[in-house]
Amino acid sequence: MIKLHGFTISNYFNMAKMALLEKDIAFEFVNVQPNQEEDHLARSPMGKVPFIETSEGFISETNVIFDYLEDLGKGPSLYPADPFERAKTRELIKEIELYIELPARTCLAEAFFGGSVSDETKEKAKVALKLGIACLKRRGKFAPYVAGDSFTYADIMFAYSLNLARGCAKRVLDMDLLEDFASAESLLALIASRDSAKLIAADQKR
Ligand SMILES: N[C@@H](CCC(=O)N[C@@H](CS)C(=O)NCC(=O)O)C(=O)O
Repeated sequence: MIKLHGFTISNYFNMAKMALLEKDIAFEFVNVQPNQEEDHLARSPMGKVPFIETSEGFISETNVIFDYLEDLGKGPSLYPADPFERAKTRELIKEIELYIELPARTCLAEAFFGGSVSDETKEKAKVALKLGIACLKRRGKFAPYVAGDSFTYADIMFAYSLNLARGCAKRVLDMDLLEDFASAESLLALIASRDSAKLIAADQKR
């Protein structure tokens, strides 16, 4: 059985967890914090979580975990069948991660962990997040899902990245990322109503 390593507060961990739940693939949870110990680095070379443990070895990087789960051919497909639409879905995943998740993360320490970040970092994050949100507005279909009419891995990335980014922007940058973005707000609510999302939220409170 696949083992999913990570911790329940991690948004990336919850993306991998949601993919497993949505595909109805059985897994065992292994509670691990990111760290730089040799035994951890042997499993996850940047010391990050999540990573999964398979009978053949370890896989890290959340979008790669998505693709591995998809390639197992179990459960409902979370990519469109059409090659072009599939590529567009992967494009959205990458855009959300690179241009929303990562700039927001530069403010994570101040937003949630009692740290502080420089004014220069904040200014850069503001500029980058404005561009990232503009990109998502241009690219997202919200019909009602981010890549079209079916739920995909892009929705998983969207939900957990936007929630984190929104929190960082509000707490540190005094910015409302979803101002004038009602379609994104509605999609967050739609995804939060899925059984997988409810289970993940309940596990976070334990
Ligand atoms: N690119 C990685 C990012 C994963 C990531 O940043 N995970 C966070 C937890 S939410 C982490 O391990 N942070 C610790 C660190 O960066 O050292 C992925 O796609 O899985």
